[in-house]
Amino acid sequence: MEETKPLRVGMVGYAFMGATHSQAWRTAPRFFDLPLSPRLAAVAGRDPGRVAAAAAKLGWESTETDWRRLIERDDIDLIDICTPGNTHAEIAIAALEAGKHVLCEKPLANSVAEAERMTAAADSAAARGVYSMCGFSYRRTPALSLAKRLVDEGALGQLRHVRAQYLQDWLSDEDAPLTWRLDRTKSGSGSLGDIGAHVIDAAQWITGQDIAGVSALLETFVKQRPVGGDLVGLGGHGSGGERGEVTVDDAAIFSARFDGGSGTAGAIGVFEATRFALGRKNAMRLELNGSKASLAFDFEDMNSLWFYDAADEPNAGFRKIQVTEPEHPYTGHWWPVGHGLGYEHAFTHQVVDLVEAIAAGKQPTPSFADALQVQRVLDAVETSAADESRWTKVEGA
Ligand code: SOE
Repeated sequence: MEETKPLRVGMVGYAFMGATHSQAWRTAPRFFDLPLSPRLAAVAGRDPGRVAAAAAKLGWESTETDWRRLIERDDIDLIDICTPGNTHAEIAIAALEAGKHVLCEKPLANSVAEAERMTAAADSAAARGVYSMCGFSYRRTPALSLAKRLVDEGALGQLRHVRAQYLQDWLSDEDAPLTWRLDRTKSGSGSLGDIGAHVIDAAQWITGQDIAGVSALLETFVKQRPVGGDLVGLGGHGSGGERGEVTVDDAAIFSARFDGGSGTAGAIGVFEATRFALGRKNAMRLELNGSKASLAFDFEDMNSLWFYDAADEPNAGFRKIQVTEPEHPYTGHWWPVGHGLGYEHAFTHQVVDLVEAIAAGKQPTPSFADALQVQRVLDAVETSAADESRWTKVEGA
């Protein structure tokens, strides 16, 4: 049998997202027939001891202590960026210019200007057959892929309402440490970019409509936090003593108008992103109401999609679609008779779709251009919030 050509991956960063991506690269070829064979060739991180330990734990063949070295290596085909947002632009642009495909964690960048430069680099690389994708992994959650399929098939009719929330609670503890995610110079923004970006992307992708304008509020509930604790992980409890400034939002809410395209009325939307919703762990929720039907999703019940069809028996209520069956997106490759999937599977599906697109010589989605649109929405939200919630158009809308 002919051997499948390898796709040699070099990953930068190895914390939470690095672990999810490693798991995906390892697992994808074991459950899906891939046209290229991913190899976990090298992982880069600044501390030699820590990166070696991460490589051993996560299954990488070699290590580098400088990401530039990863890009110079001839035996690397793809750079997987799992570092804080302030490093994305430099790494991604260098990788694309060196002819390496790129998978970049979300949000794409810390500013619209960076995202524009990355998109320009991605577009010119794509013309040379070098591709890039932004890691909005939730697109590959089977129930959300099914939601998109239903909207595309016209099952909802004309879309009227988009209700999107991403609720977590891991910062509710006022003594949770001041990690990089709370430092604007590293993360770009707080809940807004970290988790709000996911629901913005999901809403735009599923509806097929871009957000054209917003009115927003941002809030930082806890303005100072302990420094010197665990600066990498999520949550935790910092040691007392010195506290430093939180420079990002803790919560973001905004109303939005979507662009329906070619003269059609777009939907209106409400969005909420917070890491202070006590009791909510990963409640990434989306509800759409159309002229014919509604659908609702909550990641805390991720194997279900709720669907209400106005043509059903009157007031029959929402019915639950158990999204675990072979006819549903991705699920047929996994466990038999509806055993269900978890958080990590979306990352595996992301790798599958990326590898298939690269092998086919096609632009994977979400492209950097798609992620730039999300970045423009994040920017409009910040502009609006800084000016007493003034209605703010999204650039380019
Ligand atoms: C932390 O809020 C976080 O890990 C996000 O950074 C991820 O993108 C999301 O999938 C889960 O929560």
